[in-house]
Amino acid sequence: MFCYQCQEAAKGTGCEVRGVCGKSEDVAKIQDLLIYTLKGISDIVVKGNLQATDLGDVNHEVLKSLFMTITNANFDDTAIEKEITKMIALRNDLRNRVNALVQEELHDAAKFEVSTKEDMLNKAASVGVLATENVDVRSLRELITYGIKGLAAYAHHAFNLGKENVELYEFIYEALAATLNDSLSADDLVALTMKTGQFGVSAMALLDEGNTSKYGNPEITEVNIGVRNNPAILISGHDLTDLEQLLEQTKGTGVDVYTHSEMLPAHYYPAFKKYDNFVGNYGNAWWKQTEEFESFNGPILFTTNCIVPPKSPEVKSRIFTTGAAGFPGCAHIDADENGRKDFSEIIAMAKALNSPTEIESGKIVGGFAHEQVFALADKVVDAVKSGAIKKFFVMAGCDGRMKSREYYEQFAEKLPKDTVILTAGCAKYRYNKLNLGDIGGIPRVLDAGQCNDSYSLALIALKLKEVFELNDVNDLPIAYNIAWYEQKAVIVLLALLYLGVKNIHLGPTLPAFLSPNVAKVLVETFGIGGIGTVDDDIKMFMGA
Ligand code: SF4
Ligand code: SF3
Repeated sequence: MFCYQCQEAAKGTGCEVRGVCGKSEDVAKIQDLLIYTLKGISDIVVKGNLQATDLGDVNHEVLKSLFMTITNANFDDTAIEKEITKMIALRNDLRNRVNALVQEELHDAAKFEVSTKEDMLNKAASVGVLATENVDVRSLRELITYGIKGLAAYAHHAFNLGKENVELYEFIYEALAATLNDSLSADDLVALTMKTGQFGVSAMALLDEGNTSKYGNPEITEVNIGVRNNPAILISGHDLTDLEQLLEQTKGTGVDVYTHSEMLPAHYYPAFKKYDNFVGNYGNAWWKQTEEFESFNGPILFTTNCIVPPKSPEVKSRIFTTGAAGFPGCAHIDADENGRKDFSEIIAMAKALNSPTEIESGKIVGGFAHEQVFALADKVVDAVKSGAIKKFFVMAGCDGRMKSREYYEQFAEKLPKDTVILTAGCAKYRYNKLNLGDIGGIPRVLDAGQCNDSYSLALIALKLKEVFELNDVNDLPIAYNIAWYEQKAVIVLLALLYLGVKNIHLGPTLPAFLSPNVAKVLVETFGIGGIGTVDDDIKMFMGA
């Protein structure tokens, strides 16, 4: 196996024996083969000039397949094998729709056949990341592929909410097919990388529209971080439609629902406030789940990443997955043909188990997505004009278990008191409980929501640019110090680059998949940088 798609890539270069994330060699290999199959489908669509509007379920299955390969989403080799078989069948149907001349030009990815797991593992050995020999081409192909994975995850949530944009599917096919094309130059691939960012913005906008049109605009909300004395279910991941179904099915049952990690921002949506069994948020970012699931005592539902392979069989028996998430030995709940999921097994388990053990108490505040911040715009603008707010720091993205991420907590603590942190994603857990105070009633940590709500942060920046009548978004007093972990952060980064944001600092380490030459392009064109020490970086950002 060889995988270097996330920030934890072994030795900063890549996992070769087993993933630091816990992914086995077999899972890594068959995930590579699933991606290769999707590239084959894209090759047929592009060369055969098929219209995405005529592909029906293929579009949605491609989103789901991509999502299944995101870091910490799916560790279930049987589920991934099934997905490969399904996608090969869909691929072969598509191939039969194009004429014989086109069929002759198709890439091996559009034609290979495998029937057993052994076949799959054998085939996977020659189609992974290292199959591209030139390190710069490999780097760009993977950067695009990881961006597409993040984009697909967001488009998948939007689809669950009833929102689709056919241009996103068209672009996914264009981009994945391009990663098979040996005649493209590095410049072509750099241009495609920027285009990936452009469609990343569209995917986040679509998801934002899906979430807000269904559940209302996030608003300032205090979220309880303590517990009540009822049996309870913990829900994690990013899919709000799963949460809605769980709340509908648990209301009146005496079973409470708590959010974990990236599901916390659900509390900010007006539509979920009507459920009085929707109690609060339990715990912190994904990587703390090993201990926090232990003390939660009740069942846990994963709607997406990030799963940490459970060590304790008792905890494992309480874990359920749905959607693109999966873990071998944990029950997986599929939707019926109407999209309905039956969570009765989880509810019954909750009733038989103890209520959560309290690990903290109090409240945290969030809900600062675009509409809420626009409503406060006058206050914010006055604070900037009077000098009460000197600078905003976008500290969005992911949290993770590496010790070096303590940097972000210290950075937030040491920032001058006349600065405000704009956050989104699970990165927030490094500073959302620090009590950093407020500036004239504006909290110093403004949480917009999940990682996809980084879109809100971009809208806020564009709004401020308009209010201050600036020509360039980089003239605003906003610095970007972003933490990344998985591929959703890759699409967020590409989206920001597409929107023209420069001088983004990325940490705790730069991606292993950036070759020295590709990294050089990003540094020279966009001013991308890494992180240094907390004190030096604060000086650098404040002086700039
Ligand atoms: Fe390693 Fe990350 Fe790939 Fe897991 S997802 S195998 S930790 S690079
Ligand atoms: Fe977190 Fe996985 Fe990225 Fe959605 S839950 S931000 S790491």
